[in-house]
Amino acid sequence: MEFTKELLWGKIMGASSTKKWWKNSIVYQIYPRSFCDSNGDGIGDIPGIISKLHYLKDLGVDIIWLSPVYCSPGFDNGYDISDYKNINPEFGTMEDMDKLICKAKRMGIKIIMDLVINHTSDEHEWFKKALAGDPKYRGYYYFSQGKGIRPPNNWGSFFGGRAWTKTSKGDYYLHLFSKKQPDLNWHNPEVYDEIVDVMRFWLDKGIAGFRCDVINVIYKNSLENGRWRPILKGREHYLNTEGCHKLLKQFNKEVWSKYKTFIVGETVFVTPEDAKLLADESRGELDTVFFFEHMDVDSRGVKWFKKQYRPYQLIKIIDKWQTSVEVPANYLENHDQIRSVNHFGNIGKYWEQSAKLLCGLNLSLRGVPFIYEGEEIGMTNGDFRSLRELKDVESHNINKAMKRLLFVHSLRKKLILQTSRDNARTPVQWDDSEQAGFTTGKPWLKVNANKSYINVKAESENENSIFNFYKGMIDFRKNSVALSDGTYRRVASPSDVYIFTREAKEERLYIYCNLTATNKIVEFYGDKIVFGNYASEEQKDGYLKPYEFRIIAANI
Ligand code: ISL
Ligand code: CA
Repeated sequence: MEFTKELLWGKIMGASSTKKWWKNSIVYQIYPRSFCDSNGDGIGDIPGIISKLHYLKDLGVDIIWLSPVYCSPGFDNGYDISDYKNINPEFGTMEDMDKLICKAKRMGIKIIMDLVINHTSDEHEWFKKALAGDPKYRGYYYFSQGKGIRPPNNWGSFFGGRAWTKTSKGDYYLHLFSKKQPDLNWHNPEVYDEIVDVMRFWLDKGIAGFRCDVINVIYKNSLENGRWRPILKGREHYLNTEGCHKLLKQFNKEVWSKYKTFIVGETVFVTPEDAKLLADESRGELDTVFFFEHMDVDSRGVKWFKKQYRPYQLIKIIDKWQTSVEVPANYLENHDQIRSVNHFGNIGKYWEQSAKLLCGLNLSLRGVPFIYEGEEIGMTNGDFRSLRELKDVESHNINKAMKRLLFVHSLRKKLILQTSRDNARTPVQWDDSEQAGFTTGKPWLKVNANKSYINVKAESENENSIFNFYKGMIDFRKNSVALSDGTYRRVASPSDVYIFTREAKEERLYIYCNLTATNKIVEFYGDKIVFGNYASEEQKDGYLKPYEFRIIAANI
């Protein structure tokens, strides 16, 4: 076998040096709209979240990342904020929010909030005043005259189409996302003061930090034309700019460090080199960043155009990030991505085994693991039949863009349904009742019919369920110095099988992940199987079963 020798190990990566409080935490992302509805209006809300705090505690969650609950007209489900210091009435009141923070705190759960500061909603007071001609507020955004009949530059929007929209006065404003999300002008010190005030407002309420939305694009170097590329022309003018680093340092020094926060940046198009500059402890910017390279393993440059997913490529990417950044933020799902069992696993015969494998993988890596709501029960992509069932602004904008390019309906439908962000936004399946226990009313987005067997209630009662595997794995990680704090090193393995070690002083663990639906012959190191998804059929004959996950401890 070409892979046998333990000598063929990859680069060793030490435990991270940080002693910060969040270092060994498990983070759970809540997308409030889809989590739990308390009043039957079909929309998840804060009282709904409060009612599930015991569930999260029982699972082993230390930190909740709450996607936006601020006032918003909801064109991008809260990522278009119209008032940073108030709660969207659809989600509840400020009293509910205070209660959530307080109850979570009593249970030992911290909350980080989404901080969306690249843009506001066009319904924010600032933008309304700007449109009305108030010079102070015009300076909060980017307004510019077009060039003849064309917009000020050739930049593209993340959601398809142009990044500029014409106002009724004939000039244009910049929006890297939808036209309902005008970009803030971070050259303006008044914008800095406003946002710092917002951060302090929430930190004073007892919030433990922020997940900073598209934080590495906020500072635009210039509004020059971008060079030609198929998508997102103009990005060289705003990705990871020096101005952005400077702002992050200032946030950190003046605010974050004073509150001992945990700050994770959502950073688009980053390489490990960029990530190091954004999140090395010594530089005093972010604590860690979300990268996307592994999410794009099956995309042809643009996520709507898929290519065959090859597990060995995923392994290579994860290994690269494991061995390059100080504290990786590990995740396989979020509210913008398809479900991980659809992405990297198997939704047929090996649904259960592959969901458990992905859990084992995510929770064995070096860094801070993030779990997205519903991932812990193996939720799958939404079972949408038509584009009309989708609600996401991105899906609709892309549909329009594809129409302009003369894509036929059947093709648009196929491409969009398989990748739409709504796939991960269907209501959490709490039980097998009509609306899966999510709401007593009509849910804002269709509940998946597989709630009949994929649901929290059924899985809580079954000791071999995916849910109980998550609980077991979280518990295992928390009690293992090697997993929570040890070094990482990849071990040579057959293609599509990921083997690595995690090692601390007196504990060496070998982690085995068979990312395929076939048996794989491997060499087993160590002495004792201590965790796995085929635990009842302990075999030592050199095979890993389909999607098998196994942790073997070595005597050292
Ligand atoms: O969804 C995407 C493709 O995978 C990304 O392009 C996504 O839009 C990008 O990662 C930024 O996402 C964040 O900011 C957006 C918001 O729509 C997303 O939900 C949020 O996570 C604008 O605020
Ligand atoms: Ca509700």
